[in-house]
Amino acid sequence: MMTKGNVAKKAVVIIPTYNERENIKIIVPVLLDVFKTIEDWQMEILVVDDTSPDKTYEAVEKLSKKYKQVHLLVNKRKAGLGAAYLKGMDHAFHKLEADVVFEFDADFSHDPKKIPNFLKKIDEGYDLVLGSRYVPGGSIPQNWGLHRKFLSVFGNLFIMFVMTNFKIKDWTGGYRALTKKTYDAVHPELNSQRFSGYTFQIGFLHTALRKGFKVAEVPFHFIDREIGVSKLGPEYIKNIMLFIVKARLQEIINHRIFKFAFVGGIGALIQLSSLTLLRQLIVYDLAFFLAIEMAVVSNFILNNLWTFSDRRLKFSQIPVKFVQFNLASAGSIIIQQIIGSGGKFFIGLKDLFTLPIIGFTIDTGLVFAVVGILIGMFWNFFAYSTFIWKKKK
Ligand SMILES: Nc1nc2c(ncn2[C@@H]2O[C@H](COP(=O)(O)OP(=O)(O)OP(=O)(O)O)[C@@H](O)[C@H]2O)c(=O)[nH]1
Ligand SMILES: [Mg+2]
Repeated sequence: MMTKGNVAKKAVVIIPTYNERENIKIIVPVLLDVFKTIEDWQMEILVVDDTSPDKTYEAVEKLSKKYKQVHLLVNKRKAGLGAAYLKGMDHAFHKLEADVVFEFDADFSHDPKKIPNFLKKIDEGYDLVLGSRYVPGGSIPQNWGLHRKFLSVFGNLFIMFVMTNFKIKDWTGGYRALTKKTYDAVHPELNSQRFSGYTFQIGFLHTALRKGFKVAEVPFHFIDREIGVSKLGPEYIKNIMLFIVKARLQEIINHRIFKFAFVGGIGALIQLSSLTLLRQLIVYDLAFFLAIEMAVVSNFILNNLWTFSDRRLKFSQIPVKFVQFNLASAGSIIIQQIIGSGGKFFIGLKDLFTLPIIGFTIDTGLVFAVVGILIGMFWNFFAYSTFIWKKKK
């Protein structure tokens, strides 16, 4: 039991509604009954209604007068599930002083009896708890049509593959609990976008994972809503897929190692094309040297502006750092030479195998070159990030 002087932690169950007048009247008392079984959390409800045409907000207002744990937030117009949740969370954390919020549907799809299981995970130290239909003990509705089942199962598999994260089984569910810490870190990245329900859920989870929050899954049996039809049409699915691929590409492009490799690729192109051009104009040795230097200059500028933009050099540092950069780059060329000539000396040039159809023969020389380039790149990245663009303290 709650003891006096020991202020309980507060959890607010947020229920976004749009035309849920009948459902909300029944689900609220059911939730309040479940709350009675919870001892060490103070439980409240916040309904976020977008001025539903069926006047859901009127029913909620009556409930809020009857039960002091029930709150209502009304938006003037319908702005989508994601916007309703963001507004509701802001209100719950800042006005109602919640420590944790739940995302919960009004349509009886989410089993309220599972709420204590979510809280248990939060108490164990998890930041975001997902109600999951795809872990043992969870399920999707038996009465869903084959195409709806297929979409849900393969939709989640698709997301797992694109995100290359196979630990999380249910990416799209809307029954969740999260801490204030998680909300504070994730919501600034979501504000600018208009979300449908699914993209909000996927986007929130993806961002939370990227930021290193601890995520747990709690099984539940998803119950199909009795009234109304699913919004899941072909257009909807296309948008969700585009969103996932975009989010993942964005994440890859934001990786320093990707930027480094991309800048290196541009450098290689500059080197090759300027060598082709310059050798027509000047002696080969000079052209060879100049072409390398042009690539070095391009790499230096682009890495400074993009790859290491968070550690960008001050103007006064540039002369010294540029000399260091040249030395580091020369180091990588030396590594390539050593591996190339060392390989020839110890192993020798031998044909390894011929690729079928195109008839191209792979020999040890090619292997030495590839290994040399890879180790050279590894050296470059190491030197750039530890000597030239040092981590700021
Ligand atoms: N405030 C607000 N609530 C919404 C909006 N869209 C949906 N909701 C509510 O969000 C919850 C989930 O929406 P549902 O329509 O059940 O969506 P779903 O569960 O993905 O799909 P079905 O149940 O198959 O129709 C319900 O409580 C809805 O009333 C919206 O734009 N604004
Ligand atoms: Mg529903």
